[in-house]
Parts: sequence; C-alpha cells; structure tokens
Amino acid sequence: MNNARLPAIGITCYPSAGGSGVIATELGLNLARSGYTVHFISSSIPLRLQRYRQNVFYHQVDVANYPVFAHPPYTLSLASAMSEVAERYALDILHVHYAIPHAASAFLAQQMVGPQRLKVITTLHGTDITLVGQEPTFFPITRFLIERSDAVTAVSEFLKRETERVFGTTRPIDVIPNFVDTRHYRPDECRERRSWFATPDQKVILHASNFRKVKNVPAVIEVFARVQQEVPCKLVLAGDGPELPAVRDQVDALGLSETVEFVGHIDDLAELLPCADLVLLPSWHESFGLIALEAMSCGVVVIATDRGGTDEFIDDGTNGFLRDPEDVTGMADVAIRILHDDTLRKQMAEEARRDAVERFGARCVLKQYVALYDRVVGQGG
Ligand code: GMT
Repeated sequence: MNNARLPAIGITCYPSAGGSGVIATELGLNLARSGYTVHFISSSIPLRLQRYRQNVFYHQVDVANYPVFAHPPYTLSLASAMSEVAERYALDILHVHYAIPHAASAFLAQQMVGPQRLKVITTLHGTDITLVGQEPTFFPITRFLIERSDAVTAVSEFLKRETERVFGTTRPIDVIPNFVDTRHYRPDECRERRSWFATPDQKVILHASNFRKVKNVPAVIEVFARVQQEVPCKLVLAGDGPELPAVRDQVDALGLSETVEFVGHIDDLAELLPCADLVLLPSWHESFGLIALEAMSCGVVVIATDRGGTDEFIDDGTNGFLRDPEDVTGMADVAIRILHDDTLRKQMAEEARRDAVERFGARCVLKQYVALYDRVVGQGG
C-alpha cells in the first residue's frame, strides 16, 4: 500500500459526456480531496479533469495502429497502460467504470502485475449490462469479467437484479448509487439565463441526454407538443448524439421550431438545470438516471421513466413523477398540472432538493466506496 496507508487507486472510464464518466471522475476528485492518490487511465482526459489538482494524475492510453489491424486493439493498449501505471505508482486497486472493455483490460493488467498486489473493482453503470453486454459477442466475456473481478458494484438495485437475472452470476454485487455534488448542483433563480430562452410568462421544460434511442427523445417532443397547447412554454434540448437529426425533423414537422431550443452538448449542466421548471427523462429504461438526480439537486421537478432504477430515488407524486415511457398522455397531463400549480411545484422541488442532499450527496456515497476499497484491499495482498 502507498503512503498515508490509503490505497492508491487507478480509475478508468469513458472520458466523454455520459453519466458513468461523470460519476467516475467525481469519485476520483472526491477521493483525492480525502487524501487518496488517484490515477486516471483513459483514452483522453475526462471532461471534468481539465485542470491540475492535488493527488490526481492522468495517463493517456496510446493506441498503436498497424495495417494488419482491422481495428486498433484499445483493450490491449489499455491493459498495458494499466499494468505500467500500477507498477510505477504501486496502485492497490484498479476501479473500472462500465464493464466493456475496461474490466477486460483490468483483468489482463492484474494478471501481469499479480492478483495479490492489484485488485480489480468493476462498477456496472447500465447499458454495459442491459444492452451492450447482452450482445452475443460480449455476453460470455461480460459474465466472466463480473465473476473474476475482486468486487462488483451496480448503481441501483434494479441493475444488480438485472445482472444476476441475465448473466446468472454468483459474485456478490454491492449497490452504490449515483451521487451528486449538491453544492455545485443547487437551486438558483437564474433570471438572466432564463431570459435567454423564455419570456417571464413562459415555463421552461428541459431534456438533456446523449440522444441515443434508449433516451426516447421523440416522446419528449410529443409531450411538449401537447403541453404547449395548454401552458405557455419553451423546450430546451441539451446534448448531442445519433438521434439528433431525427429529433430536429420531428420538431420541424410538428411546427415547433420557434418554441424548441437546441443548445448542443453542455459539459456541465449545473448552470442550465436550475433555469428549468420541469425536466423530462422518458427513457426506455435507466439503470439510475443521473440527470434526474442532478435536476432534483437543483430543486427542479422531474418526470422520469418508471422502467429501471428511477424508483430508488424518485417517489412518484412526492419528489417527482414516474411514468411509463409509452404513456405520452400521462406525462403530458402531469406536466400540465405541475406547470399550472406553482405551489405544488415548489413543494415538490423542495422535497426533491432535500432528498438529493440527504441521501445522494457526494460525501454520503463516497463513504460506501471507501468502505469497499478497505474491504477489497483487506482481502489479502
Ligand atoms: O448508457 C448510457 O446511457 C450511458 C451510461 C453512461 O455511460 O453514462 O449511462 C448509464 O450510467 C449512468 C451513470 O451510472 C446512469 O445514471 C444511467 O442511468 C445509465 N444509462 C442507462 O441505464 C440507459
């Protein structure tokens, strides 16, 4: 173990926008503030890691290409980088976020360094289990990597159950939920920023995602099309992804282009979320739904999908709403009700903020990771 007797941690994640990268980066930054040495090992620098911070190091993975490769073997380059960093900085743990391919690289690195010296923790985030891992080509390796990690965490009870059901794994899974920096994501009247989108009499509805099919963005547009007939409002769409062109076409076809604002990818939504009166997240499934928690932390009411792990932090009718992603009418009805009733919206927003702070603040969830690290390092080495 390295100095101060705290384990030295290597973290690997997808560096681009996405909840798993955000959670991994925020976890590393919080660990570093608590005195841990944290080494990020990834294909490019994670978005929230751009400036120098004490105890935080970044190692870029160089992927060599060669004409015989149909695709450069990133998994192997990552494994080499992990083993080198682990040897050089005496890492105790490789903590990988999103199983594919990170857990495979960590497994290889562990074999190179020695399973007694280097432990592997895999955090399952969602589509690594619910979509990607179930592809026939990834299924056996995903199951193997879950079984062979020294510890596995899932971001919700739903994801834990789904992993055990689909993969039939026996490796115990710790549930450690997503968390939010409640000092950064906080309520703010943001009158000036709001005026960029809406007049004072208009409500602001917001959706933010990576515009993949699983996010069911067409339902956002359909809900908005109904709501704007009853309540003066604007829709702000933040993010980018493969479904964006189709969503633009849908907006044009419905004659909504004057009332829908596409703001593109925004690295940090803490300044935008509090401007909203309502956030929509009608995904086909969400293992957790970090954006909903971030909205709650900003004191904004959310209507989220009821498929997945959202009911582990959203209590329907108390601190937000849960609806079936196909139930456009139900989502529109509740949106109209909450946008008409300022008193109810304020009451639910306060409840949402309180729950985010008391149950899902970074400090509270960090303790669960720290306990896990202690347990895994204590398993022998
Ligand atoms: O698959 C995605 O949508 C992206 C993925 C990610 O890498 O950010 O999101 C998953 O992980 C987040 C962080 O744990 C969860 O909050 C999201 O619910 C989860 N996405 C899905 O389950 C669809």
